[in-house]
Amino acid sequence: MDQKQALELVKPHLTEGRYIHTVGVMETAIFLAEQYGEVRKKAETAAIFHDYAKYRDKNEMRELVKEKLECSDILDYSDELLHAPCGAYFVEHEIGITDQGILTAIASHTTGQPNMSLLEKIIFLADYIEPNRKMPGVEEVRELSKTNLDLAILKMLENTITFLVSKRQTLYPLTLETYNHFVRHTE
Ligand code: DGI
Ligand code: FE
Ligand code: FE
Ligand code: FE
Repeated sequence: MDQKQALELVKPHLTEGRYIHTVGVMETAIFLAEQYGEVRKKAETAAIFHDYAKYRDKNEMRELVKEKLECSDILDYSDELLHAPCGAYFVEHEIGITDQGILTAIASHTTGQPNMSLLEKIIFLADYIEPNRKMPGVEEVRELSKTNLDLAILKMLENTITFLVSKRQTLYPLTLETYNHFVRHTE
């Protein structure tokens, strides 16, 4: 599947703005892959499909999590978390992508996880720093991403958690475990 075909497959599942975001994540992920030594095509494919399930029916995704996925604890947290693990499942079963590294990068793109692969880190970070993103503090993370992938991710997690706390949102334990991991392992 070439880049154009993949983008055509994802497009009907997204809004126009979300499609523009997806192209931004793709370009950023390819850039990070070349910089940090990941296979370009894997970064491209994971990025194109990372938000595949963003607009799926929430009840359908809740059922899927209950029946088939190993993360039923997310049902007690924000519905925003569903599209990452459910997206990985749909991309495997509807698009036919079987590369476990790509599927894992899609599944972990919202919360991260401790001990992420290079591909997971690239997708997690590219989703946050792609050029259309405007959240406070994003420019500092973009700068850090040029020289220190882990430090950029730590700063991103600080910003995201601070933002969620300011909105009095519940924090999913895996988001905090990811943060703790990067605090312990980043210099
Ligand atoms: O799908 P995107 O908008 O491109 O970005 P995303 O998948 O990284 O994040 C979707 C939302 O999930 C974002 O607003 C931040 C939020 N999020 C991430 N971790 C947590 C969380 N929300 C809650 N309530 N708790 C978390 O631990
Ligand atoms: Fe997402
Ligand atoms: Fe993200
Ligand atoms: Fe995204």
